[in-house]
This record gives sequence, C-alpha cells and structure tokens, in this order.
Amino acid sequence: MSVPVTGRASAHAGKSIWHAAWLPPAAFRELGSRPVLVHGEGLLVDTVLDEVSRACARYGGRVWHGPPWQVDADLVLALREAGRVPNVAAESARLGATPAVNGAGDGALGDEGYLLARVDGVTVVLADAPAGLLYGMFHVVRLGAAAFDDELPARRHRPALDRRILDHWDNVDIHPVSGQIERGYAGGSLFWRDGAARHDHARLRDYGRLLAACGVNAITVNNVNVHDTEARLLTDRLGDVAETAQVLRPYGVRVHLSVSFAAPVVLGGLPTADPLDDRVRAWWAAATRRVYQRIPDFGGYLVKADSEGRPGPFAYGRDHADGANLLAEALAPHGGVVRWRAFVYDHRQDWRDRSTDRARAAHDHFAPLDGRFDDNVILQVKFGPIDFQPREPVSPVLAAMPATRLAVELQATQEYTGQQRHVCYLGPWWSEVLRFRPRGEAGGTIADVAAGRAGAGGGLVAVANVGDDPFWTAHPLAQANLYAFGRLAWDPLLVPGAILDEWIDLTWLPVATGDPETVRRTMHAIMDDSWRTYERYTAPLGVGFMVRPGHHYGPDVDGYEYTPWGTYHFADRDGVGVDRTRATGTGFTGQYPPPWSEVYESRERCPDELLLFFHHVPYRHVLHSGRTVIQHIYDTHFAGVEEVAAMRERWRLVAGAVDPAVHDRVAERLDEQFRSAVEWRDQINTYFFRKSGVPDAHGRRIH
Ligand code: GCW
Repeated sequence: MSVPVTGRASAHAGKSIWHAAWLPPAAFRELGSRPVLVHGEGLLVDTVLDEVSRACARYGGRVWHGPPWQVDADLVLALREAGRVPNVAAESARLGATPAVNGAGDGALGDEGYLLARVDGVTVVLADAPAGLLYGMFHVVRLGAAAFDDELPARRHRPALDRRILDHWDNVDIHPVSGQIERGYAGGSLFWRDGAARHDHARLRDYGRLLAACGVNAITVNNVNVHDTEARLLTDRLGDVAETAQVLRPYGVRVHLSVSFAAPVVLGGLPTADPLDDRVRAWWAAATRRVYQRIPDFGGYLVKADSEGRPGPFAYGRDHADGANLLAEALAPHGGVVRWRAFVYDHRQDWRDRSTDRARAAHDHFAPLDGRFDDNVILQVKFGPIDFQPREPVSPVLAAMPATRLAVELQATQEYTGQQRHVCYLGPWWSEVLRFRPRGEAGGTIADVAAGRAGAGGGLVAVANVGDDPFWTAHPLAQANLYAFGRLAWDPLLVPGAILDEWIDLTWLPVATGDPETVRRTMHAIMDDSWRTYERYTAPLGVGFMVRPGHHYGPDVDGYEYTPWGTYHFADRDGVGVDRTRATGTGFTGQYPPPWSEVYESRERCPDELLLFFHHVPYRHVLHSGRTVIQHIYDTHFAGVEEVAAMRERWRLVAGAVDPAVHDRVAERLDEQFRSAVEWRDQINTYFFRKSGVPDAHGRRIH
C-alpha cells in the first residue's frame, strides 16, 4: 500500500507535563513539510517512519513507505539492502555510495553510519542498518533548511566510538543517604520510584528519543552502588529491566545493569563469591543466561568492586583481573561485555600519612594488570585521577594499558560543578580531555584511547544528569551537557561552542521564542565559558575539592582536610598545594609517560591551571600568567562572581522571549548561583588572606 502512514496514531498524543527538551515538534518543520520516502524494514525503520509521519501530519508533508512508488520525494531515507530505490536521484546516490564516500575507505556505512547527500534536488540518507537510518534522520532534523540546500556536500558519517553510554546512578528504593538517585539533581528517577518500577513508558520513550537524537546508544539503569533491592534486578526483578529495554529498543538504546560482585552470596545463597570457585562461575553463567533469555540484546554488566565499601575480589585474595574475567566468561557466549570500574582507592586513609596519594591508586592497582583481561572486559576509568573535579589532569591509567579496552568516564550530573543549580556547560572541559595527548604531540588522543584499535575500544561514558523533573535536568540549561556528551561521543572532534549552538537551535525554536537571534546570542554568551567561570570562583589552580563534605555543594575549604578521603590541599601559612613530584612528593608524576612526566614534575613547566594539583608552592610563587598564586586566587574569585552577575543580567534581557516557566526556573537558579559564588569567593579569599597575611594588590574587600 502507498501513502498511508501520514497521520497514523501517535504514541505521543495528548499533552505531556514535561518539556520537550531539544526536539520540540517545530524542530521537524523542514522535514515535515515535504514529501518523504522511507525505504526498508525493521524496528528502527518503523521508528523513522513514525517520526516522519508525525512531523508530516503536523506540517503538511507526506510519507511513502511501500509501492506504488511514483513519488517526487524531497527526502529519501533508505536502507541499501532494501534494494532499488524507486526514485532516480536517490537510486543514483545509492549506487554511487560504493565505493567510498569522503575519498577513502570501502564505502561501508557500518551498523550506525549513514551517507547524507543531495543528488539532483533530492536529499538522500542511505544506511546499511536501521540504526544508521535513524541517526541520519536526526541529522536531517539538525540541519533544518540546510538539509535541502543543493550545496549540501555528500558525506559518510560514522560514529568515532561504538559505545556511547549513560550510566544512571538511580536506586530502586529510596536510599536513606543517597536518595532515589545518588548525586541526582533533577528530581526522581525515570525508571524507579520508591521501591518499584515506574512503568512510565511514554516518558521513557521520549527519553530514548532524546538520546538517539544526540547519538547515545546505551544506558545503565541502576546505580553502581548496588544495594539489596537493586541487586535483584539481576534475578527476580529482571522483568523490570526487560520492560525498560523494550521501550528503549526502537531508539537503538541498549540496556546495561550494575551488579554486585557479591551476588552469588546475596542472591544465590552460596558461601562465597570467590571468582575462582567453580560454583561461583556456574552461578554467574546461569544468571547471565537467564538475562539473555529475557533481553537478547542486553549490553552487559557494570561493576564497582572493592571501592568505597563495595564487595570485590580482594576479599578472596584475588585481583581485579580475576574478578572481571569471572563476569566476562559468563557474558562472552552472549556477546555481552563487563565494564569494570577502575575507581579503586583507600577511602579510609590517615590524613597524617603523607606517603599515600589517592591520585596514584587507580594506576597502582590496574596498570600491572594490563594484558590480563579477557577480550570482553572494558576497564572504565574516570577521566581524572581523583573524582570528576572541575579541573584535574587526565588519568595516567589512560596511557598505561595498551593491551586493555578502556572506557573514559565523565560526569554529566554536576556533583562537583554546581549540582544543576549553577550554569556550567561542560562541553569545553570534556573536549579538552578528549583532545589531550598523553604521550605528547606525536601520540594519540584520549578519544583515540576510547575508540581503541579497530573500533574495539571501551567508548565514552557519562554519569547521567536527568530525572523526572519537567525540564529533565532541573536546570533547563543543563540539558546542554547531556546533548554535548552524546555529540562528543559520536565525534570527539566537534567544537564545543558549535555543539552548544546546535543545542540552542534545536531547543529554542523561533516559534517558541519571540526573538530567536537574541535568545541564541544570549544563551551562548551565558553558557559557552561557564565552566571556566565556575572554575574561577571555586577551588584554585587544580587543587580540587574544598566542597562541603557529604553533599558536596558550596565551599568548605578545610571540609575534607582532616578526613580519611584522601582529598587534601595542605594549605599552611607559607603556601598551598599537593607535592606529587618524584623528587620530593608522592611520585604520582612518574605515572605519566613523557613528556607529561617531565612537564608535571617541573614547577616551572607545569601548566598554571594544574599547578596546585602537582606542587606545593609559596603564595608568592609567580605563575606563567605573571601573577602570584595569592593574587591569582583573589583576582579569579572576584572575576568569577562578576561573571555570574553578568550572566544574570543577560538572562533578564530575554524575559518575554522564552517560555515564562523556563525563564523563571533559570532566573531562580541564577540567583542561587550568584549567592553561592559570592559565598565561594568570600570563603576562599578570606581563608587564604588569613593564612598568608598577603593583602590584595587592588585593596578589595576581604573579610
Ligand atoms: O564521586 C563519588 C561520589 C559517589 C559515587 C562515587 C563513584 C556512586 O561522591 O556518590 O558513588 O564517586 O563514582 O562510584
């Protein structure tokens, strides 16, 4: 049958209580006002068809899927394997796609790639697999009118990283300390509420759609800290996981599960979870088989072991390769992977002991294990050696394990970057991390490490920042972090400012805003440099922390100084910073290959922004910038607050041009950001003034 799908019933009928985030219906205006041909079959092709149909129903376009084929389509979305495309232009593009587009390669498009071209006045998306068609369609949406411009270059698009994952730290039960979502700042969980699954399929489906539109293709549905109820998602509560997998599948999003290393004991009633015990191996094999019976495309397990009190192989005198390989063996027959976290350190450190350095821990534990992990083990490494700070060096583990598949873990949830009360666009920070070359200019980037050899890398992961808040991320502008994560995981070379504009354009459309150009410029101005602004008014020069213990919001300079957590700044009357040199400190600099082992070792060569991470220096030490450390502290803290004041003014200018509910929410958060930034400024400046006795060169008020 022909024509026919236009106007078919939408799964999204009715008014939602949640905001549309980056795909309000108007984002589909260009696509939806044209004749469109969809060619091919499959679950994800149905998703494409559904999206296009809804857009066309709204904007007057038409959709064809099936004969008769006489159609002058403006847009053709076709699977190559579906055979001849009944449109002359599309057919010539289809045939022309092999050999190679972009001048290289074999023309293969892969599982997720697509060719986007404009041929004889027709825009064509060709893919070899349904997921590619879906991503290609979202690309057309992103481009808007430009997708139908005859100047559109023919290009093959493939993701740089195969694994683009969001880890949710969601609990099923409300945990007495960490709540429904550990480090969650956007309300309740999309999956769980108060001990049970929510079954909110409409919202979950919308979530899957947002993820697909920015390129994310997997999630983990529960916290890495696996408590009693959550452990059972692996067994008697597996049905809830299967249900989530089913809702997200049409958007190409695969589901993973965090599991407890002690599961054979707590769920299986075995006396041990020893990875070398045959009963334990058999238990994991059987449990995993049952998972795949219910969820054939299940992604795999995520494990936090021997970390912050979680069970792990150390209890049995085994190492982390033994532990990870145990689960890998169970997953291998089904094509699953185990992501094993490298976040292992002593959280019961004695602050008096200057020889222990938390920054060293991951490398000390894991680098010696390189080469010992099974092929389907991915070691998931936090991007920095400590813990998602607004500034850290890149983790040396990422340069130390060439024979291991490595995933890089980022944190979209803003635990240490303002908790979604502060504007802090993380795209520039992540981009800097991904472009870093741990072996110097001649070597590869962190993005290359995540991509791995022949695409077998562990990929890019972020801790998710969404919840059931109407704006998804509580701070409406924090959505940009989720979006930027997906886009950078697809292409780590994208420019963060351009990603930001893309997000702004896809989210704040002319119909929704009175004055789109002002809104665009204003949002860009507020957000683009907001990470550096945040850095300016918080802990200086890479020293990190100085947050309130426990909840980690707001300043408390000495909050962690005499605790067991290993996060110290060592400020005294003469100076501040952590000596991590080989010459006189903890030797952490020696975990880097050259040139960084030398650059970081040297007080003179170390980059200013990391100086206090690597060195303990006098307050009058002169930075590359020409300022002393103490004057830098004062200047950046005054400047940071002024920048927040300017953000707040800018936002006032767009009142009336954006949805009042959004405007109010952002305005209220900017007020809090300003209050908090002032608190940071005053505590940090006062603290260092009192310690050092050095006055501000500009005579500003310090308390
Ligand atoms: O950053 C710390 C957080 C913990 C978190 C842990 C981790 C899930 O404060 O809340 O636990 O890292 O990454 O495992």
